[in-house]
Amino acid sequence: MKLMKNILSKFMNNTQKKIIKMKRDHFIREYFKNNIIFVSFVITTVLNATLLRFFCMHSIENYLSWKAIIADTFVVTFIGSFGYLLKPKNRFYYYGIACVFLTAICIINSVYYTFYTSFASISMISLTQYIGDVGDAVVENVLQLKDLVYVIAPIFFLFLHLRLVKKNYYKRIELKADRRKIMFKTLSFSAILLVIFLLTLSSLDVSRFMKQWNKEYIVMRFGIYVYQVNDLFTSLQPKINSMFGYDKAKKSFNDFFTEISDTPTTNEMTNAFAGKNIIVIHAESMMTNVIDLSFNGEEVTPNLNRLSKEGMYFSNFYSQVSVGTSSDSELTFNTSLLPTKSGTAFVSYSDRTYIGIPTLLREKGYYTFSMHANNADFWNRRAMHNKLGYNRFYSKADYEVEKENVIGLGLSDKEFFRQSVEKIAKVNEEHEKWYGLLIMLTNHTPFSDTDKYGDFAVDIKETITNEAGEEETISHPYMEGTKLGNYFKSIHYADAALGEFITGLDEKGLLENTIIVLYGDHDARLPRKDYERLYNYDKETDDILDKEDPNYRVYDSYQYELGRKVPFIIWSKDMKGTEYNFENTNVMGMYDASPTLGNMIGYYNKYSLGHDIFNIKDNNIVIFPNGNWVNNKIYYNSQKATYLPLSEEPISEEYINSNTEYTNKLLDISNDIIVFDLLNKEKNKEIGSGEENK
Ligand code: GP9
Ligand code: MN
Repeated sequence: MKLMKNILSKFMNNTQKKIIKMKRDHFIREYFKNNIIFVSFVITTVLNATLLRFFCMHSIENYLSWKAIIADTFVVTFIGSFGYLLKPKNRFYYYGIACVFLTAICIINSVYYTFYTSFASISMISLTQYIGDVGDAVVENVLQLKDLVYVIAPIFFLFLHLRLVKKNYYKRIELKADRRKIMFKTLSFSAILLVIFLLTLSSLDVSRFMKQWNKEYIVMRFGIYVYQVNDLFTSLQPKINSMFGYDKAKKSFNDFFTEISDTPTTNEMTNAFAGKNIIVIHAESMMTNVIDLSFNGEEVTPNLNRLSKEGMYFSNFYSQVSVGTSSDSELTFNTSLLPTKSGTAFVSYSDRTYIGIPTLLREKGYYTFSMHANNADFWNRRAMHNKLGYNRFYSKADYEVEKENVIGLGLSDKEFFRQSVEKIAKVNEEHEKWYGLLIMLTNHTPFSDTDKYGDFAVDIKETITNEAGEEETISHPYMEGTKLGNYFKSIHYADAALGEFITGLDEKGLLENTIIVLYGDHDARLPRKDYERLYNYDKETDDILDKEDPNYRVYDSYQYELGRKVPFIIWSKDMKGTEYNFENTNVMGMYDASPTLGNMIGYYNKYSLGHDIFNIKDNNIVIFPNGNWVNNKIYYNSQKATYLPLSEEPISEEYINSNTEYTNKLLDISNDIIVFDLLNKEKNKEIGSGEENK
């Protein structure tokens, strides 16, 4: 009896399962039958987006990027759901147009990627030189099959439609349709996809999405369609920002600059380096605190140390970057303007007018170039280097990037410099005077490629006499295994690359009439606790000293801020022991670099927000994009409204208020100049002309 019962219940279970399966299969079949146009639209457009990613980016990470597929599916189901509002016979037109549009996005990006190893941006429509470039690219590239494969989607779609018309399909499904209900159901499905997608995002994904400059990463994680929507908003933002407040901005701009002289003030440094060739080294994440630091008697940065001792060394120099990091540094170094309040100047405001050092030097007969072995579109450099006045931008495409020469983000600095020396030698043959910027790359966060940096120990080695009376070397871990420790290994590598570069230039005779200018682009954003360990290490306990210990060195948030200094050095082969070989300890910011260099090289930009340090001397102030400021007397934190005195002088409230007011004014003026394009002479006829305008 029991057996019978068991058999019966098993039979019932199986039957139930079968019925459920049948119902499910039936449901799926019915769904496909009734929604064939929508389903085809989703499948073909998601397939196109996936193909585009696969054809463009050849990495396992990309091939396995299911997040992008979810994001693409979300976008197309979202778009597709509204098609249900139309009568079935009209739906084809809606999906057809959407399919053609999404296919066009894939084709444009495919062509663009072939040429620029990056994805297209709507903002480039406003850059005429791009239209020319891309236009040529399309023509030359038109025969490539991989760019055309996407058209299969709309063609398939058209055939499907014709077949369905023939079969009287639209009439049949019209009878069953509750259009609004299906639309809401589909919309809900796309909302579920969106929630799933959002849950998978890491903070890195979100931050890169907001900044928008690492386009490959965004497409890999968010898919091409989300990328393009994000790009649309990023491109529109500057337009919206510049719609209101122009008159007020222009008035305060005019008021500010009528006070500024149209001609430069001369001093003992005027024309010190006039007529020299100039090489500017943008030293990625290079900080001042590595100078003269050593481990076990070995210097972390022997070459940097040498340059700082033999040249003009500004040891109290700060970068003034915002979210645009490297690109903000390039902007401020070149134009003496500050980063914008929202977005980044390089990405969001690349169609504005800038007065860059290269433009000013071109007027003086210099040939100007920039070199960086990364994708030209990183930080939108392709457009912005042109804007800043570089005659030529040598990017990744101009370098041979072999796999064994890759460290971290790309081509290693040693190899980059080696290949650059060859290019500079050629420039030197062809041009009488030249100015070149070289942007380093290897010393970039997260400093984790330690096995490629070469050996540099950051422990403490100690020779002791062991119990047997023999001498033995033991090691205390100290900075080994910390992020800061890895940074030291990385910067040691970058420093060696720098040394090789200088030797390479010298061997080719390129140092004879050349000034080298080096700046650290920003700090390396390392944890404060690692600095505490660096300065308070107790090797007996392998821990940091007790706060009560007399040797304990406080490293609080102020020390951290002050410790973010970066080196600024002007060096030439024959400078050692001359009147130009000294250390300047006055506080100085990236925005002072151009006015200071201008006086020495022989150009003047009235619209600089910084100062020539040899004019302003100890009266200088460095303002930061977050409203903080520092001078020789205090470091002021505007968010907390607290400060750290840096001298014995008493500080009054008025003193703080007037400096804070000046800081805010400068940040506003700088932002207005960029957002409202106030340096554009055509748009702003009344702007007083400085020397550079003549
Ligand atoms: C990218 C490189 C790094 O090409 O300059 O930029 P960062 O992350 O330092 O802004
Ligand atoms: Mn950088």
